[in-house]
Amino acid sequence: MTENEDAATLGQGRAKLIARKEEWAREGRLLTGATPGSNADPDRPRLPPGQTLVRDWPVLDLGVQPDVPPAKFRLDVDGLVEAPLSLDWEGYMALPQVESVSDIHCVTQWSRYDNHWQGVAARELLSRVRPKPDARFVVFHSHDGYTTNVPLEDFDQPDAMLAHAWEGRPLTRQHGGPLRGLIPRLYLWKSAKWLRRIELVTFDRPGFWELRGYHDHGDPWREERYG
Ligand SMILES: Nc1nc2c(c(=O)[nH]1)N[C@H]1C(S)=C(S)[C@@H](COP(=O)(O)O)O[C@H]1N2
Ligand SMILES: [Mo]
Repeated sequence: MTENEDAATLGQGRAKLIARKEEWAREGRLLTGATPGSNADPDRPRLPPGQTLVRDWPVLDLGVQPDVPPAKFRLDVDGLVEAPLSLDWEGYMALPQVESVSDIHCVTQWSRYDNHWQGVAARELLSRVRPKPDARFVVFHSHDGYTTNVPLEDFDQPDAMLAHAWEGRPLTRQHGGPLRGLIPRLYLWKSAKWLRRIELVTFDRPGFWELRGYHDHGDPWREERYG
């Protein structure tokens, strides 16, 4: 196969995949109708409604897994911030690092408990860039063209972070290495792989899946799958 044919096949597969997920979103597939829980509720079950526990870690993306060697790495944090940041890999690694353990919940109905992460806490990053008063949403931009949006208050949480290691090893390329966003209290599509830029904005700006029928917010305990 020539490179062009390769790209065409990839494009077709990708278009099919996107069309199928858009259809699921329209049909409201995978909704169980279980009682919504609440983030603030200490008694909420660990496993969100409609989820099944898995031990492996499935890979989901648009079929393109960008190669971002540390030498080419750059992360920009900009938009409505007092002190924009543009970091190379050394600059990112020089930020204070944290370790955390959290569960991940994918809208395609699997959850995985007790993931051990290393990276930079979202709050550490936010304290450095200092969001302006009119910053209300965050848009994550990735090397594969993917985007996803969250309210600033969902990124400004103790368990939200930028992650470069999982289970003590550098995050693999298929899972978004060298660096991905991680917002464990929302469905995993809000955790952008191959992170390139974090933009703070005033008005909500739906991302890739949010424009294709996924819920704008994505709280697993409220089963905010499709919106
Ligand atoms: N850059 C990028 N990030 C992405 C995606 C993507 O296609 N590109 N897919 C999202 C979706 S839909 C899911 S479910 C998770 C999957 O992460 P995983 O492959 O590490 O399980 O990544 C999210 N982040
Ligand atoms: Mo997903």
